[in-house]
Order: sequence, then C-alpha cells, then structure tokens
Amino acid sequence: MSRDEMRACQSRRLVDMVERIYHNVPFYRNKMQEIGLHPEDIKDINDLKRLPFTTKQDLRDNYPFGLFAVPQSEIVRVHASSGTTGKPTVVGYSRKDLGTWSEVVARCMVSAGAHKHDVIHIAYGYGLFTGGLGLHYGSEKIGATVIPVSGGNTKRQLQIMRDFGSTVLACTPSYSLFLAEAMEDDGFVRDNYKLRVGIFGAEPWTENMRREIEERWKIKAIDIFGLSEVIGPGVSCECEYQDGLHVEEDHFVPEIIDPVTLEILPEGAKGELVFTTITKEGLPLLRYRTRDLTTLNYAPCKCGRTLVRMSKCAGRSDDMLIIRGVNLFPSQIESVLLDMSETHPHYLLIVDRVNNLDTLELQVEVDQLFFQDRISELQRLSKKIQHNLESTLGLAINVKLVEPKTIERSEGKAKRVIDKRKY
Ligand code: DLL
Repeated sequence: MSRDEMRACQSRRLVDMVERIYHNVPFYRNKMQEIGLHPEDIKDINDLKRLPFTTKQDLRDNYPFGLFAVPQSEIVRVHASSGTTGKPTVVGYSRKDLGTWSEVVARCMVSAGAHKHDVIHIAYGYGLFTGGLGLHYGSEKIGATVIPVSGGNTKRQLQIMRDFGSTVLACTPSYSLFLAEAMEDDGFVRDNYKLRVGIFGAEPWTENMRREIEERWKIKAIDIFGLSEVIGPGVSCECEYQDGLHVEEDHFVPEIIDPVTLEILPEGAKGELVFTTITKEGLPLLRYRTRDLTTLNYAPCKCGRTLVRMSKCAGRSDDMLIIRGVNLFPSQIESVLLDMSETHPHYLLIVDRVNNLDTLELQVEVDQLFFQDRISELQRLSKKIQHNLESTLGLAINVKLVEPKTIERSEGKAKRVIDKRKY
C-alpha cells in the first residue's frame, strides 16, 4: 500500500473502532465524555491525537474483563501477562481477533523468510503467555510443519530439533544462545541440524547478541516484537534486511510520544511507543502506552514493504524487567513480601546472566525476632519465600535472607534492582 492508501485504510478502521468502543465500553465512553469528545468528531486518522491514552493501570482497574468490547459469549480465548502487582493483565480475543492474530504472525513468518516447506520448532511457552500459541497459529497459516515443543527440557529440545529436521527456531534470543551452548556441551554436532532461521523476541536483545547467535547457530536471526495487550507476538517483525521491524500498521497504528510530556514526537525521534488497535473486537485499545522505547521510520524498505519500521526496542520508560521472557515488576515482589509477616518489604533484586540464562537473587530483610532463630528455621523461611514468589510470579528466585537494616536505604526513590546483564 502507498502511504495514502494506508492512511485511508487506517482512517476507515479508526472511525469504526471509536464508534464501537464508545457504545460498548463504559470506560472509553466516560473518558471521551470527560474531554467532550463524541465519536462523530473522529473523522480520520489525523484525529487520533485527540483521543485519550490507555495504560496498564486502566486494564488493572477494570480487571479482569471490564474493557472487553463484546459480550463474554463472543470471547473465544483469554491470555494474560504480568500486571504491576498481584493481578495479571488479562486480554480476550473474539474469533475474528484470532484470525487477525494468525494473519499478522503469518506475515511476520514470511517476512522472516519462512515458508510452507519449513519445520517450525516453537519453544516459546504455551499457555497464558501469548508466545507459544501466537507463533503456532501463524506458522500453521503459512502451511509449515509446526512442532509445539513449548519451553523447558533443553536436551529434549535439541534432540527433537535434530531428529525432526527443524529449519526454523522460535524462542527468546537468550534461550537460543543457551541451546547453542548446551548443544556444544552435550556433544551434539551443528552439522546434524537443518536450522536456517531463528525468530526471536519477547525480550530486548542487541546487535552483538544477534551476531553471536548467528555465528553459533549459522542461521539468520530475526527480531519479532509484540505485547499481549495489543495482540501478542506479530505486532512487528524484521525482514531479511534486518533493518527495523515492519509494524502491521493496518491493524495496529503506532505513535511515538515523550513519556513525560505525552507530546507526539516527530519521525525519527526516540520515545515511548503507543498503539491503537483499529480492527480488534475483544479488547480494542485506544492509544495504549506500551512503555517500550523506540523510533519510527516511514521510508520504504529495500524488501519492498511500505509498512512503517520501528527500531529494535532499547529499553522501557518504567521499571518492568524481562527475565527469561517473563515480565516482572519489582512491585510484584513487594506485594508477595508484604503478605508475609516474617519479612520486611526491604529487598534488593540482583539480576544477572550466567551461561546465557537470566538469574535472580533476592536479598530480603527478616524481622529481628526471626533472625535470632535457628539456622533450620531461617532455611525454612527462605524456602517459603521462594515458593510464594515462584507460585505468584512463575519465576524461580534464589532467596538470601539478611539481617534487618542491612539493605542500603535511599533518601529518594529506593534502589530495588541491580541489573548486571550485558545484552
Ligand atoms: O512478549 C509477546 C511476544 C512473544 C513477543 C513472543 C515476541 C515473541 P508480553 O509478555 O505481554 O508479550 O510482553 C511484552 O515484552 O512490551 C516489550 O517490553 C517486550 N518485548 C517483546 N518483544 C520484544 C522484542 C510478549 N522483540 C513486552 N524486543 C513488550 C524487545 C520485546 N522487547
């Protein structure tokens, strides 16, 4: 599509979307009424900037299904990702949304160089996380042979990839390096694999990491981006030129704003990525603040695609961490600790990457009374904290108990996280 055609398509879809959410979602109707905006005021895509923003907090306030725009009977799938505290962020899909999702992921797979003769090994987690099932249906749509391995059990992953002749690997970039290392350690031989492309995302990664993956696996490593709230993986993806991620902008309209002033920034400026979903039925989102930092480039790509490209995401404007592909807010740890009487909410999280796998150590201050107890009691307590954290966050964290008042206090914002990872 030319830019004019794309804007015409976006305009039609935006007008329709605003009409739908105004009438079907009280939250959006109230927000628009507060600023005196009516659906008929939105005439084309240029009016997008007049509409209000939506945030993760809005999803939380309307937990679990309050922002859905169709009756529950029309929702055919639910996924979830981490919220800022105890409650997850819940997303719902109508049947049409699942079709859209398969379509955008299929486009991503094709732009990454995959086709119907490929054997696609999906090692993203299957379940509430959108990675596994998102890549799954998009890969089926292009007619490839899909292997739904899901995460974990590295030896088995390697064996299946080798024996089934997998040609495409889909997982987080750090796990692909972990697999490469395990392959060498376990005496598997690269030449016995048919892998040619990797489709990696769900966490930030650098050009250095790309080079390392490409050298070790002798494959082309492609970046795929997405977030559950917008649809899951498939919001954008690189092509063979690896020069920015093509945004599926006929479904998800991107804007870049200054995260502080909320002003829209000019093309090429780095800022926070905002998405409006113009075709989704289940959970349409108006100007959703992703908190991801990137830039947009509207120049057509060498591959011929005219879709706007976003640069590799280089960070976030909030404190969300991504650990082995799992999103983690420090506030989630805090709420687990606050629920336990033996600990204080004074903690320090140390994140590192050892052999390409993220590691987490949590130092927690224990109540003085408790600290005088026997070692076995302390061990029991640290196991209990570890268990509570794992069952709430879905992440294994190594817990180290420390005496009261040993974690440095700060006069300003408490420093809760030390991230030693070098991407
Ligand atoms: O991570 C969806 C996904 C699955 C994308 C598989 C790609 C592959 P969430 O769990 O909701 O969804 O996490 C979304 O992860 O806001 C970014 O901060 C980060 N993220 C996702 N992809 C990339 C990427 C999935 N390619 C959050 N580069 C987003 C950098 C990424 N960050």
